Amino acid sequence: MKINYLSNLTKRLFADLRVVDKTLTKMSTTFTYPRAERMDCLLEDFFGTEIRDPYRWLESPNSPDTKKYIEEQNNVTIPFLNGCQYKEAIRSKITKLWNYRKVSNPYRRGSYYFQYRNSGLQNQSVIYKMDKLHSEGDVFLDPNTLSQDGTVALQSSAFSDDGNTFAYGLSKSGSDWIEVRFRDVETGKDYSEVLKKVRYSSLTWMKDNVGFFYGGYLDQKKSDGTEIDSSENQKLYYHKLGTNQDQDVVVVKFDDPHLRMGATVSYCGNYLVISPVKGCKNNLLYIGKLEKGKEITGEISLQPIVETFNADYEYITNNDDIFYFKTNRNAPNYHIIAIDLKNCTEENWKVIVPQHEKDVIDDIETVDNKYFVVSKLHDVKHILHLYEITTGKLVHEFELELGTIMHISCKRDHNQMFYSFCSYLTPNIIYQVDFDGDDIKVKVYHETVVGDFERNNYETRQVFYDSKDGTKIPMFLVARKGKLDNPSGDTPVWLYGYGGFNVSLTPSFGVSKLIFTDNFRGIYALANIRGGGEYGDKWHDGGRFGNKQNCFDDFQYAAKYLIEKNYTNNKNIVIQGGSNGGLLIAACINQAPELFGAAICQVGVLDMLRYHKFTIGHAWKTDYGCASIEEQFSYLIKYSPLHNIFEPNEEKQYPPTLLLTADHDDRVVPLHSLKFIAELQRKAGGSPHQKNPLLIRVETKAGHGSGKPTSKLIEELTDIFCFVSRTLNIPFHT
Ligand code: X99
Repeated sequence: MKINYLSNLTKRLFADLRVVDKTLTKMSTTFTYPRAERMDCLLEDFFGTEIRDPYRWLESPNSPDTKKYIEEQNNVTIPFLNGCQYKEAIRSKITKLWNYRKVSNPYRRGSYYFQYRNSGLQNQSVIYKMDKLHSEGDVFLDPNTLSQDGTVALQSSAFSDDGNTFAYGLSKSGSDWIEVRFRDVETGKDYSEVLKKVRYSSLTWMKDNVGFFYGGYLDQKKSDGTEIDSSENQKLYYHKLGTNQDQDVVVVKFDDPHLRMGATVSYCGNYLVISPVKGCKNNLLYIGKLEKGKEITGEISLQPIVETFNADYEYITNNDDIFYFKTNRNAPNYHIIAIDLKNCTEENWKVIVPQHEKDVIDDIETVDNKYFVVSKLHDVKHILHLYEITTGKLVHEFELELGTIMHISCKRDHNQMFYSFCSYLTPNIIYQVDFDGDDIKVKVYHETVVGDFERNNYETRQVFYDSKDGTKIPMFLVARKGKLDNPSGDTPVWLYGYGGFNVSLTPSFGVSKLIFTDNFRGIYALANIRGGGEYGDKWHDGGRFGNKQNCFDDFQYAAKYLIEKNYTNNKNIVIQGGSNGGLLIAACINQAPELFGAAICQVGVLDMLRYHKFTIGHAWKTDYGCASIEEQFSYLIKYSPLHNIFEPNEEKQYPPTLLLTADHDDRVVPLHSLKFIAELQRKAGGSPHQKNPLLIRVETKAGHGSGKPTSKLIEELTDIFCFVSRTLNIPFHT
């Protein structure tokens, strides 16, 4: 069923019954915010509670009214940001620091090694093709040549098994939509076909190197990334290299419009592993047989393995009929199991690598034809282990500093592996591991150097604080040496969190952290609040559905801890988060405005009663629940940022708040931020007690974040720091 978010009839009703708020919303000091018309008549009944949605018209992204409103908002925000006296100094420092050479793990496909490189400030990283591991190589694919402004980005890719063809998905202006193209590795020339209307898709090749599977929405009408239509009826298509997309055939489809495919051709090439997902947690499992040499002309018959959404199952590899999966079925910290296709009922599944009582399995790869390479989170830092595939025996533990394994690259039938490591003070070290019989040789392949960054000037620390209900929450602190041991009581603190979807935040290097600690003399703090996957399902479950309030409490208690320990005070804490973390920020300023000195809310989910109606929103019900279910409505309405905005009084006002969104964000559509700012500026901004600015910055030709060109990232970060510098009144030390 297609959800028509605004029927023509409703639109006409709006036009007739509009209650136009003629007054300009005036900020008590210097701000005159743009006027947003209210449709106070629009009432919806949720289980006996009437909810108004006066800014529903802002849900039409391409209407002249919405476009005008965005322009008016930017016309208020941009001069404010430009008014920061340090703007040029900030931009120049960010640019200088950013300008260091970045390289990815090399990986071998066919007879070449490939590697992403960025010379420093290139908008998009370039893929190089090398005939030897350490050779300079040639440019293989340079996305910078595909647009003037760097807004075309490589989003996903897959080599054919023989390494002769490279399938790659390009996204425009930050949208989740991709177009898939095929490049001949030897000649560097593209095939003529382009696969359109692809998103939320895995890309996987048949072992014959000519067949290719992808998930598409070929029936969807508009697909430029500004539309908000609910994403429905993904089908798995088979494409034959060298043919047009109109000849592609549907190989798997389901009745449920919200299922997304997930497809992997097995290691042996004889099976297609289908792992349909509905939300962002738990998937089904089916296995189809691929017959060598037999053309695929229609739907593939599937052997069901898991038919209820009871856990996550991620295919790792197989030996003939024995399939290995990473799963949290009966193992909240994840384990590796083997399923024998001949005997695939659950009671016959075997645990190969059992779960650890505390450490959580993260990534699993295979190498040297006999090992699982397993990264795990141990108190939010990675460890790296090697297990024998067939027996599950632990054979090696890699030595590692405290930090994050960003990426492991290897192939089961290669005896070489690379893994990259970073931490707050380590930009990137790539390790090379060569397997030679039982001998495992580890050496540094590449170490990234960042300008004149001197790691000995800084220190990092992990603390554990008590949240509201007594749960111990880990938090990382980073600062210049000495700051953490001599708390001054007023150091600026940058507090960051996410808290959802089983996503774990681990230590990483970043220009913004350096600038905040160095040039603003601040402390960077990352709170590993519940909702994430830092401690497995227990942590995720502790922050979803009816437990979502725990995320907000954990974050507020992080601020309280930092104040109590005399690092800072409530006027000097900046909170920042994006996406689900934008929801976190907005909920926290509604609930505890007195704790924060400024708030940066990026691409947030802010209308919790309607989020599920737009693009991929329905998939987030596994974390948030859905307002059309009474019990879930009852907890969503308690924290939904749009519905819990308060009117300032003598005691409390909103901290200076900056919202950020972008016109092609089709993950969290901009209407969330637009409706929220309209209500915030009216209800709070219209009060004489609200002295702090409440602003929104709307970016063009940009999306949710991934693929954003370096030039836009630098401008955005400059603006964020300008906002913080002005509102906290903190100088930028050059
Ligand atoms: C997503 O919505 C993931 C969407 N998505 C897929 C992809 O389902 O981007 C998929 C399949 C195959 C390839 C690529 C994709 N996510 C990911 C959530 C959080 C997440 C998200 O973006 F689970 F980590 N949110 C935005 C949740 C609330 C705000």
